[in-house]
Amino acid sequence: MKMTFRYYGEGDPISLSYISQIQPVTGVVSAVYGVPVGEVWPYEKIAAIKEAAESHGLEFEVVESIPVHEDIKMGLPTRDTYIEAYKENLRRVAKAGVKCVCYNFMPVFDWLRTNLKYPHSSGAYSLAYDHEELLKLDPLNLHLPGWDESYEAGQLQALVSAYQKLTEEDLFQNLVYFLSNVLPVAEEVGVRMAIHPDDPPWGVFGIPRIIKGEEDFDRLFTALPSMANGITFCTGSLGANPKTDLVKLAAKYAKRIPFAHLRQLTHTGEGKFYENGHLSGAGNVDIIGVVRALTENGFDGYVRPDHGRSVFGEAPGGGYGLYDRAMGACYLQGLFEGMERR
Ligand code: DNO
Repeated sequence: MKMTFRYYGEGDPISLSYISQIQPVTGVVSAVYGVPVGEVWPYEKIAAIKEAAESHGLEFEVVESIPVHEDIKMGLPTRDTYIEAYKENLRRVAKAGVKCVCYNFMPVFDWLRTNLKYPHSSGAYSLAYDHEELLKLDPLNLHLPGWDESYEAGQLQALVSAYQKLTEEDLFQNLVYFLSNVLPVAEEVGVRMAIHPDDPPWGVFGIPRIIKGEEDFDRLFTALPSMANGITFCTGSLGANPKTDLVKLAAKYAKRIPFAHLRQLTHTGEGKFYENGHLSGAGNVDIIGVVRALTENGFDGYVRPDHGRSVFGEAPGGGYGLYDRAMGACYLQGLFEGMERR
């Protein structure tokens, strides 16, 4: 297991110097920002992340994310050009030493929350989600931190309507088409692809979502058994469905998990939850159970603390503050060390 930390590049207020001060963290998870989705990343920009990270004693072995162009998800004839660019990006990041690429196959919207300033009685803030609130929002006017918004304003309406006509089966077949082209390159260059589950794991605004839980993973691995076909095991995304048994899934797929996002959430009703610090007792996610299941079943991947609360007077925001994620990294490292040394 290698403990990592997300780094949004030079504009990130949480500098590499700060990240290198979080003792268990040995590497950053980052991406080339500012290149339109579907284009090839200039190698110098990839190498620049690696050099900057290494100058702080950190590795750069995980990319989150190389975003997938909407034409690929829609299955348009233009997809082949974008798939070629994707393959080239895999070759380039691999050349810079990257071993794992996180991506998602969520149409139009990436992760969704309805409250970025959910107040806790302690004075901390976190992210929260309420499906009823979401339905009141205008899907054409939503933006969240870290989203890769590949479309232009005018295109969004057309995209949303087009996706509303796509079935889950169509979308799944488009994912299979994409992966059957990309996985051979991933294998050749030694990169493990790690699909991020849908967050939240249900359809939104009439748009299909297909990576929601066990059945979807089984279907994906049956279609494409290559070991380069893996999961980003995000406990917060998968765990938003209270019926999902995270400990069982962690055990079942441990070897298919090159990358784990570990975080906490508390269910407050149907389709309703708020996030919390990483501690196992702080919410409904059995973090200890997940770590145990991973370590006992051959997990050998990267871990990162995921969304934390805003604490110690930090401005509430997108879940990517410094302190709570730093505490999370230390806590998670402790759990892994404890399990591994038992
Ligand atoms: C949110 C993140 C996601 C994730 C992408 C991966 O906090 O987990 O934005 O990076 O879905 O492609």
